[in-house]
Amino acid sequence: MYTLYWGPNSAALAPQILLEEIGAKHELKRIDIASNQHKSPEYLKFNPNAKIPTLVIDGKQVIFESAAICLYLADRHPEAKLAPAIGDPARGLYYQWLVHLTNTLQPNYLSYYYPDRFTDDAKGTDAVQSRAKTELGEIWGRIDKALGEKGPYFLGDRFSGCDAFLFMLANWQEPIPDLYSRFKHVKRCADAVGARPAVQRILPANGIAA
Ligand SMILES: N[C@@H](CCC(=O)N[C@@H](CS)C(=O)NCC(=O)O)C(=O)O
Repeated sequence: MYTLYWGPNSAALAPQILLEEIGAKHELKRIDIASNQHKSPEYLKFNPNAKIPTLVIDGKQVIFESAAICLYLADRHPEAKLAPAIGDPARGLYYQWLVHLTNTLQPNYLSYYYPDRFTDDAKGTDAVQSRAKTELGEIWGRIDKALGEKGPYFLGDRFSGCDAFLFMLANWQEPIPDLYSRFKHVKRCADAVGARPAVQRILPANGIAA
């Protein structure tokens, strides 16, 4: 039994998609960031970084970091085919894109949403956000080009955890509201993920239009 500490349209979305794709028994426990629940002593015991998501397995093992949770779930449920098997050459691409999304693209969203954490200059937050928006456009542009060479998914016609991660980040629309009109291959990938029955089931809870 999995427990996912979660919030709507947050970094918990990709893990939530994978749990649904797997059909794994799970419960969602909502952590309300606006009321600082992620900083409560109870939650910090699970995730001392004060971030969502956190996954708890059978009330015992705890994993934080959305990409790590995705990798873990895909490996623990190979029958769901959310990752190429070890030894499959496509496994390298799967690692590449998931790590790129979490390590290169996602930090720019965090700079945009939490600019005060990226400068000691109280007047510098606009510049941090502006730089983050520029970076986001450039990184998405390169991803779009790669998806245009294959697609609709990162591994061609084979859905994997990377695509759930793309869908999550593509739905953080405030810094780059014209994402889908600028990057049609990103849109094609997000549309393909969004049309999957497992994803359709969880869109309303995440406040994302079906
Ligand atoms: N690298 C972490 C980032 C998680 C993250 O920043 N989550 C946001 C919600 S989308 C959060 O908990 N923000 C609260 C805060 O940073 O104070 C992951 O991917 O799990």
